[in-house]
Amino acid sequence: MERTLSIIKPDGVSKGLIGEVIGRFEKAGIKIAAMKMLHMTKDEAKGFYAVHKDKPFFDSLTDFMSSGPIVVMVLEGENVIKKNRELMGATNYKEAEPGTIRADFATDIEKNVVHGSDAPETARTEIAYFFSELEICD
Ligand code: IDP
Ligand code: MG
Repeated sequence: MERTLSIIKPDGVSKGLIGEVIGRFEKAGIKIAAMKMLHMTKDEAKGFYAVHKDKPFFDSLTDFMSSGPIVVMVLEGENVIKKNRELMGATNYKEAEPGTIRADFATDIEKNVVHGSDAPETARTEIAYFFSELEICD
């Protein structure tokens, strides 16, 4: 069993896509092991995306991620890191496979509806950024 962090970004929440995104996870047989809604401060967004601190889009990305509420989830299942990335589609929605969340709903390379961890180590750090072990249901 593997865990990954999923985020429905501010654009996804404001467009009313919470149910749609969670429905796709459930239909794919992915278990939601933890979930909450919160509104990050700019500093919290900077901490979460620290790996991108030298990228030209860092300031805009952290403004966007702190612009409204988000839904953060721990997803659990076999191979769930890769499965979630497949359901999400490519970072750039124009390159995302048809039928993926980003191909269907993203409007911008930045405002691309969802986040998903990309590897076991990043999944561990990203989950710990938002959840204590007590908040994750086994
Ligand atoms: P990922 O979310 O598919 O893992 P990353 O490369 O980790 O993509 O980038 C993190 C987030 O930063 C993306 O989801 C997107 O919101 C934003 N982003 C990535 N590349 C660009 C870009 O070239 N311009 C603007 N925003 C970007
Ligand atoms: Mg990434």
